[in-house]
Amino acid sequence: MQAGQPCRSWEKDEAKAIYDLPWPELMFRAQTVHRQHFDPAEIEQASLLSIKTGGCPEDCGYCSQSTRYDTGVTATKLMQVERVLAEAERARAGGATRFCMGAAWRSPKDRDIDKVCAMIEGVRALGMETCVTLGMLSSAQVERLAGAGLDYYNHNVDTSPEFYSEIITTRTMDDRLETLAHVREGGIKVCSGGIVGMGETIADRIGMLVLLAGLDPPPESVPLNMWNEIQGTPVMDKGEPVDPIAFVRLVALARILMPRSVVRLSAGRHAMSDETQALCFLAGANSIFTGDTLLTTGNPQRRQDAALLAKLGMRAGAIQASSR
Ligand code: SAM
Ligand code: DTB
Ligand code: SF4
Repeated sequence: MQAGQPCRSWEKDEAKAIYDLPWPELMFRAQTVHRQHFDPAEIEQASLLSIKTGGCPEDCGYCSQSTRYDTGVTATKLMQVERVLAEAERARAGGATRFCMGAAWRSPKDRDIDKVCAMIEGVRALGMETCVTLGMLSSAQVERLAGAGLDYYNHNVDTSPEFYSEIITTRTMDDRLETLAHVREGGIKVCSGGIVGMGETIADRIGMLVLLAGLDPPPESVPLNMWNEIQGTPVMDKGEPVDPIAFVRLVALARILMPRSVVRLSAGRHAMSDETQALCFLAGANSIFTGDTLLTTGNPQRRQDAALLAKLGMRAGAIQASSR
């Protein structure tokens, strides 16, 4: 998948003009691009596991796992490798082809990396693609993860550069981009996207996609999260429900700006109707998280997702971009 995705820089005005196209035109363009690179009936299923929950020193205003907010999440230690592998086997039995492990760290300690490398090696041995999200990484840490055979590193830009400091003050967008650069230089594929519904403008959402599409090359994997409400966080006061049509427009824009990337409907699917998800798939989304929990919040049950795909005549598969 993905080799040599060309980087073409987009102007924000150009992207906004695409976002604002008449609906049938936008859908047609997104579909055309999607079909050039993917089988449009195929959806990747990834599974997520929180390997270390809560107790995070960062102040991300949307997150249940920051120590700064009273969200009711109990902090845990790093999970044992055997338990992680048992969860990965369960996910594989449920049809997942990619296993993503998330830790609530600002950045991992070197001794944590040893354990995470053992998890990566074990999950790979099960024949699954591996992804981890551990916070900021040094080049040396990237090298060790790459040595364990890590396929993807998830590190979201989360929002536009302009809106970033409204949501997070304990690090900057440049810190985020630095880790992404280390990951890229270390030869690990990049998974990076963001969240909508935190009080940002449509221009912020478009700016986030322009930023991602301008990375050279763009991320192989782009998770689009609809903010999952967390009582007790600052975003609870500024966030607002996302209009489903606006969300589908954003998915279509992501598909058009990053034709060869896997676009994942990540958090927020349990609040989406079948119809909204079906429109997202038409607009070019081709991956979902399966399993009834994400990190600390809910996700549709596997059987619900299976029923939706069956109703749509679509199928789960290990996504392969084609050169069509
Ligand atoms: N601590 C690491 C980091 O921040 O990079 C990894 C884990 S962090 C929970 C991974 C991503 O989950 C965040 O970057 C954010 O985009 C997403 N996320 C966190 N809380 C969310 C929520 N309530 N709704 C939607 N997405 C959320
Ligand atoms: C991503 O973009 N979304 C996932 C994954 N990357 C790590 C995380 C979603 C978290 C939703 C909130 C929660 O469950 O705590
Ligand atoms: Fe910590 Fe990641 Fe949550 Fe931010 S998003 S508070 S870094 S776990």
